[in-house]
Amino acid sequence: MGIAFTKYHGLGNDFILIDNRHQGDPCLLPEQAVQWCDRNFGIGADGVIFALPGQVGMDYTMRIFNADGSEPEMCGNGIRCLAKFLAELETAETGTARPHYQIHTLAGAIAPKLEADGQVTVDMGLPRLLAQEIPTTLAAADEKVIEQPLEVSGKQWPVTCVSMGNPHCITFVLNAAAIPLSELGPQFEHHPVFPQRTNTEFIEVVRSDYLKMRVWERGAGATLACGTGACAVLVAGVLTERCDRIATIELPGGCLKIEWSTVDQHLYMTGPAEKVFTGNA
Ligand code: ZDP
Repeated sequence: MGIAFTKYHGLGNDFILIDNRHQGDPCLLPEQAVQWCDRNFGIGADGVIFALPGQVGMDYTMRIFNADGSEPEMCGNGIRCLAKFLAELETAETGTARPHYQIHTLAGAIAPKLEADGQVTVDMGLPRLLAQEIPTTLAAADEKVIEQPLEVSGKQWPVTCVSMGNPHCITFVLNAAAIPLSELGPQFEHHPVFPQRTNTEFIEVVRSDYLKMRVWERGAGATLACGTGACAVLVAGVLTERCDRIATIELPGGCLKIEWSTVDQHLYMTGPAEKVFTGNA
């Protein structure tokens, strides 16, 4: 019989989605998610996402396992995929779908909204900047980490740390394409100053409203896109006066539009989410 799944991607950041609305716990163990994500011995994905029953008054709950079986607090590209997946399930069941959702995550309430053009805009909530919120030991618990030097691979990298529920370490470089990602990424990810490990973004500012990003994800490695990362990058760019509060972030898999609202200080991310295929495993 197996378990039904649907494969989605957001700019090539790909996920296996599972309708888990009948029970509160994910129907796969982290070890099984590792097998499913394997690109040679499994289905292949950057993570597995479970659509679970809502909690604390919200419509649904999202949980995600990374390709290495670890569980991140949030996933920006993933929640766009989840919104499309839920809309499809609801439409199949009742003929209509909610235009927007309140999703409970380990990073709090996140609200995706389906746009008429097929894109998804997500209220990603507030960025968190204190060292203890990242978490990192790069500064005192109640201080921010902005352009602080971090030694990796014999070089000092000025880093800015932002949590979008999950940890991000951002460094601005002159040429993002020249960064040896698979060599440096793991050294940032496992650096002792990040007790929960970290996602790492290498950013090239093309214009104040256009940034190029390469990402090394915690638990998944080099990916084609990262939604929480793009939001964290915009915050780091604004805090260091490199970019505007609305900008396009170009990732290897395509572009995301990110806005840091002056009204509610929330991050808003707009981008695509595409269904690839369904299966049983
Ligand atoms: O924080 C982490 O461990 C990430 N690997 C989670 C996934 C983030 C993602 N790329 C995103 O789009 O936010 C899915």
